[in-house]
Amino acid sequence: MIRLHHVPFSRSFRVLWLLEELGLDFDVVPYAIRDGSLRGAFQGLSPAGRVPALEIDGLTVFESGAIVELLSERYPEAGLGRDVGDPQRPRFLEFLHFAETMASVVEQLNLNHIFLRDPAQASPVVIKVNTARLAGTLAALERLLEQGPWLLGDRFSSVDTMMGFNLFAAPYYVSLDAYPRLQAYVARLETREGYQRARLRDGVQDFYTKDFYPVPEIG
Ligand SMILES: N[C@@H](CCC(=O)N[C@@H](CS)C(=O)NCC(=O)O)C(=O)O
Repeated sequence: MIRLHHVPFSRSFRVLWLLEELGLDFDVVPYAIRDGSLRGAFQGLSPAGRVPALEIDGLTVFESGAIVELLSERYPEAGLGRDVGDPQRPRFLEFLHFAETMASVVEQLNLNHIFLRDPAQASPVVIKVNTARLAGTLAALERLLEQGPWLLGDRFSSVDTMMGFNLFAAPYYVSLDAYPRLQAYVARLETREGYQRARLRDGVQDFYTKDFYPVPEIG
């Protein structure tokens, strides 16, 4: 039995997508960020009350990067991971963790633009700095995608699900217009059947209410 604890359009989408790429049977248990469902009993599965958490092989595992690495190793026949000794292993690990560098910046922007109960407490300076930091990570990824079409070159791998998710969230804060390789990469990701199946199971996100959140005026 494999069971994913999931919030629509959150980092748990990385795992949902990878499970679909692997062609596995699994259940999805849905949660929402603002309704308290990630607190209490759920913290027995994920101590900080964060998604994803994945139940597999009698274990529960949290942290999307750990789960992506674990699933890649658990199903080697799919060829989506890069084992110890593989020449691409260092790049694989870099992208696995660089995805969280970018996601942690998006998280700051989500907090300031969306999740604060009192929007007046959002900091325009923090938003400005983090928007610039997000643009910096996107510019870096644009350069790193030179080897394309996928992050590790010719073959799609599980780090494309890890980083790919970010590229669906980042455009709420930084337009991808200045990054043609990233735009082409996103279009390529969207054509994957695993991605499309994952989108159908994702659920409806309930936090972004606009297509774009600009940096507010600094008074
Ligand atoms: N580094 C963790 C971050 C997990 C995380 O923060 N998930 C968010 C959704 S994207 C969450 O559960 N937020 C709930 C909260 O902050 O209360 C991972 O990659 O799994």
